[in-house]
Formats: sequence, C-alpha cells, structure tokens
Amino acid sequence: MKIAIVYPEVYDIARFGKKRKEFPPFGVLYLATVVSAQNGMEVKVFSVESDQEILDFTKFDVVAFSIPSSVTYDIIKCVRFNSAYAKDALIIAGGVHVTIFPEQTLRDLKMHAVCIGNGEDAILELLCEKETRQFSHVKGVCCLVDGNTIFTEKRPLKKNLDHLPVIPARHLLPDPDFIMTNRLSNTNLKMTHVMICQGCPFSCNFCASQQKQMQYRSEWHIRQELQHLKDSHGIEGFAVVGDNFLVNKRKVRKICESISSLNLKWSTLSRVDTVDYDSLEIMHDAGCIEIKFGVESGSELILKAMGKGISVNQIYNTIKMTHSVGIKVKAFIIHGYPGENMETTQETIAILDNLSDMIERVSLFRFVPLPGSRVYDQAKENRLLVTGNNWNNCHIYHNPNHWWGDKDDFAVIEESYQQLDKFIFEKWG
Ligand code: B12
Ligand code: SF4
Repeated sequence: MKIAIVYPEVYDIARFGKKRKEFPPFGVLYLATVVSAQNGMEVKVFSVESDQEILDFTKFDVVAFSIPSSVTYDIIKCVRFNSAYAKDALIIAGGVHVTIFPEQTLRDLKMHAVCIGNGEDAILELLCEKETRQFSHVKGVCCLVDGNTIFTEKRPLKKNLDHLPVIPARHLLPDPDFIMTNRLSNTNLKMTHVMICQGCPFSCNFCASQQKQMQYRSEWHIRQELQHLKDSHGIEGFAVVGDNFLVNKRKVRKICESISSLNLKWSTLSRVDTVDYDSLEIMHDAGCIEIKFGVESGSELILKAMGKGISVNQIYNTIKMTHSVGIKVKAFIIHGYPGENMETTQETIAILDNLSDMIERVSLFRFVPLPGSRVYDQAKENRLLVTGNNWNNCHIYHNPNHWWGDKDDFAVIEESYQQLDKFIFEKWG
C-alpha cells in the first residue's frame, strides 16, 4: 500500500521577514515511522506551501493530511481540492486543528475519516479499513455513517510515550530540514529538535493545548535518540519540544541524569512556577543552557485575566534563580490580551527593564484568540471581534488586528504595543 503523508511547511516569516524554515512537525515524522514499519507499506512525505502547485497523488492508495495548527488549515484545504487522486484512494486527516474541529474538518475537506488526538494507532487501524470504509470501531475517529457524523469511542491516553519509535522518520527529509545552526539560544551549535513530552495540566485561557495529562518518554528512550543523533548527525545540542517539560520533577531529574554524559547543550520551555533551585542545578549540570519562560505580562491584572496562575513576584524570583544557576533566560511576552492598556503595558516594560541584566532574549507576540482556547470561545460567543474581518477567515499568525473592545481600545493597544516593541528592540535587538 502506498501512503502519502502531507504537511504544511512552517516558516517564521513574522520574526524574520523572510522565509526561515521551522522544523518539521513531529506528528508526521512519528506517523511515517509507525506506518513504514508495517509489512507492505510504503510511505512518502510531502511538505506543501501556500503557493503549492497541483500535486499528483494518483499513485497513492491513501492520502493522509496533517494539520498541525489552525493557521495552516487553508494551505491544506487548497492542496486537498487542487490535487489529483486515485479513484479509490482513502483520504484522511489528523493533527491539532482536526482535534479541535473534527466534524468541521471532516465535512469541509470531504475526508473519509479524521483522527482526534494521537494518531499512531489510529492511522494503522484506518489503513486496515481502506477497502471496507467501516471506521466505526476505530477509536478516536470522526466519520460519516449514512451521511451522519459519528464520533467513535475515545482512545484512552497511554501512560507514557515509550510506545513511540525511538527515532522518528527524519531520514525521509533532507538533513537541513531538521539539523540546524543558530537555533539554540544565541549559539552556533549544530542542533535539532527532540519531542520529549506531551500535554500540560494547566489551563491558561489563551492556550489551545488539548491534552491535560502529561506524557513523557522515558530517560533511556530519549538517550537512545540523542545518542543516535550525535553519532549519525554530529549534533552538539537540541531543543526540547513539548508544552511544558518541567511539570514532573522526578521525571526531569531522571532524564537529566540519563543524558548528562552525552555532553549536549539544550533548551526548554517552562512556566515560572514549576521550577525550583535543585531542578535548575540538575538541569544546568545536564547541559541546559536556556529556559524559555512563559512570562506573558508584567501586570497582575492581565496575568489574572489570562488565568495564568502566576504572580509578578514569581516571575522575579524564578528569573533571578535561573540566572544565578547559570542558565540563560528567554522571556515570552503576549501583548494585547483583553484588558490590556497603557498602564499594564508599562508594568510589562518595568519588569523587563528591572530584570534586563538577567534576560538574554525576549519574544513578543501580539495576542490573538487561538482556536481551541477558552478565550477564543468567549470572544466568539460575546462577539468581541471588532476588526470587521470575517471571523471564519481569521489569520491567527501574528495578526496585528485588534480582537476586542472598541476603537479607543484599539488605538491604545496599537500605541502601547509600539512602545513595548520599541523598548524590547532597543534592549535586545
Ligand atoms: C512544536 C510546536 C510548534 C513548532 C512547529 C513545528 C512544525 N513544523 O509544526 C513551531 C515552534 C514552529 C510552532 C509554531 C506555531 N505554533 Co505551535 N506548537 C508546537 C507544540 C508545542 C507541539 C507540537 C508537537 O510537536 N506535538 C507532538 C506531536 C507528536 O503531536 P501532533 O503534532 O499533535 O501529532 C499527533 C496527532 O495530532 C495526530 N496526527 C497529526 N497529523 C495526523 C494526520 C493523520 C492522518 C492522523 C491519522 C493523525 C495525525 O497524530 C500525531 C502523533 O500522535 C504544540 C502544542 C500542542 N499541544 O500541540 C503547539 C501548537 C500546535 N502551536 C500553536 C500555535 C498557535 C503556533 C503558532 C501559530 C504560534 C505563532 N503565533 O507563531 C505557530 C504556527 C506555525 C504554523 N505555521 O503552523 C497552537 C495551535 C493552536 C491552533 N488552534 O492552531 C499549539 C496547540 C500551542 C498551544 N498550546 O496553543 N509550533
Ligand atoms: S500556556 Fe503553557 S502552561 Fe499554560 S496551559 Fe498552555 S502549555 Fe500549559
């Protein structure tokens, strides 16, 4: 059976002004690995772009689309309807956007079935039903039966991620797609991205993470992959991919102990309230050179509105502690959350200013309500959108439009954003 797995190429145009490739989605790499490990299955991976030419899938028995974020939905839609398929091809989809909007995707993209959540088992079971098109016993799927949408039984989450293949199918892609330099903190180290955990038990209102339960790969699983990447690609470092690495400190300690002798440098994301001094020291000794903290705002008011569950004091303490251990700090900031004004923006400027000697880098994002987040649903319900855009046509990628309030609020958000942006640019470039 020939299977095409299609994913949208991701570029960081917003920050770099020109096309700078991001790393390929891990969902696709893991799916490709599990499918190609089956007898008689031949997998080809296609990365597609917004100006994609018509693709010829007529030689494939199955075309599987991955939609890793809502922002790339239109790219996939375009490819789905402009490509050529074999007459009996099975057409399926999965990914974060599909998990949030299964029925809409199923109908809008005219899929035979779509997968909700993790897909390593579901895709194999769907492929088995290529001829019968009977998907109702496949867990975690949305499909049509006699023209009616059905949702099959939920697929239970596994306790950890050790069922995944140790090495995702990076070999299906050219090396420069996943081995990079200039991407690990401010270094030129040869690095790659490694998916270590999934899920996050917290509930920030702006976040679209759909999985509350934490799943980690075990320390030996991760070490094997890193050893392989070191031996075969000569990596000197890696960046951890996952919503929130530092939730389970016992796991973090075990992972650190297991990888430290590899002498790799690495970075990870974290909340400010899940770190402690001991964990930071252990991470530092295991090669961690940078933590990217979800600081979001310097205003208690905005942090509260965001449901972030952290305080300005915690931000101060954690950044100081991290710096004192010798790990660099990157701060992620979101500007323009409902309630933002000149005063709250000044509070963010003040905290960044006070901590500037201890912050290596800052990433500033303009707030947009992400499909799948609580604030998106509220905004939609309360019709808070004021841009005049068609809601269904919202582009969530660094959108400079305003999403709530009236014209006066919009003017304030614009002006305060410019001030914050200027401040960050002058301090950090
Ligand atoms: C890594 C990551 C990135 C990387 C992506 C690299 C890439 N090429 O995709 C980078 C940093 C570039 C990035 C950028 C962005 N991201 Co991002 N990202 C993530 C993160 C943290 C992890 C994704 C991951 O690797 N998961 C692990 C893999 C194994 O799981 P998976 O991808 O879900 O795949 C599984 C299933 O979905 C399923 N599946 C997937 N495809 C298919 C296909 C079929 C046929 C089947 C059966 C199953 C299936 O099976 C897979 C294996 O189990 C998620 C957080 C999250 N909770 O998902 C956010 C997340 C996806 N990102 C998000 C956002 C908003 C963005 C940005 C818009 C941010 C911004 N403002 O710039 C950009 C958009 C980029 C773009 N153009 O798409 C949101 C998406 C919300 C939404 N509604 O779209 C998330 C959910 C973050 C959040 N918590 O809110 N991101
Ligand atoms: S923003 Fe981070 S901490 Fe908050 S829910 Fe999302 S992944 Fe979890």
